[in-house]
Amino acid sequence: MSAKDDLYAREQDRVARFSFDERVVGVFPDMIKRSVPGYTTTIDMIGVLAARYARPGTHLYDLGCSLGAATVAMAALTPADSGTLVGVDNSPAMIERCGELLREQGLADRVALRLGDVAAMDFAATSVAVLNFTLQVIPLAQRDALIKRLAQATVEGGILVLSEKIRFEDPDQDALQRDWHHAFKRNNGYSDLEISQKRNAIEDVLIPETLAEHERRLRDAGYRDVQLWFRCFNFVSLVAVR
Ligand code: GEK
Repeated sequence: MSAKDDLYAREQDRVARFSFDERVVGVFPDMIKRSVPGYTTTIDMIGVLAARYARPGTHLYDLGCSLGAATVAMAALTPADSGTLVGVDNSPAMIERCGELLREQGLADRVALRLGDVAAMDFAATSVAVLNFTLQVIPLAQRDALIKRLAQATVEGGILVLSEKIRFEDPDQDALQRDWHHAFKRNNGYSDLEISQKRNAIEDVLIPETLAEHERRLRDAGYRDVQLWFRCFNFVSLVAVR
């Protein structure tokens, strides 16, 4: 069980830039479920999609794995010989806790955990790659190259699952969708103060793009079919097939 996220419950003189540190790790499962509409559905369907697309002799990558929720979902629904499962994150605190959780679940031998920057790593032959709300926190300037290298490493018929918070071109639609997202958070017990302090903390860290920008990047990188399989307010998940 993770602790309740109350990191922004008290008024702060100066809200520091958000980082995936020990304090966030301690509350992360609660934070992400109460903040991201459809998070549990994306995790469950990543397992389903991995079962459908994993190929023996390839790799299944969970990029920006945090505490390994998507890794565990893939491990649960794929046989051990269906590819090498690799979880990568550049937060030492996340990787340390993720390793403990995998050991507790008897998955330490099944998953190779790596501390590193997904924008700088090399990918081996890939059948399933997952960026579940990770690309949004990678600097904009690095996104094209990362997706291109992933596409190049992906075997024919392999997939990338890309889940993201998005923005809308039309300012009115963007404001409306953000209002609905904040209503979702309020309904999950976050106060207006928590919502606004978190928004300030994450403003320069989480840079959302439009759905059209994501689709264009995926096609330009060489994915032949791009399907939107999930959307709730300003959160989407896409499957891109190589
Ligand atoms: C989940 N996928 O539970 N390289 C590696 N990891 C990174 C990088 C990078 N360059 N930048 C950020 N991260 C998870 C949720 S959270 C999304 C993903 C969120 C890591 C960062 O340390 C964090 O663990 C994760 O990406 C983003 O399905 O909290 O909004």
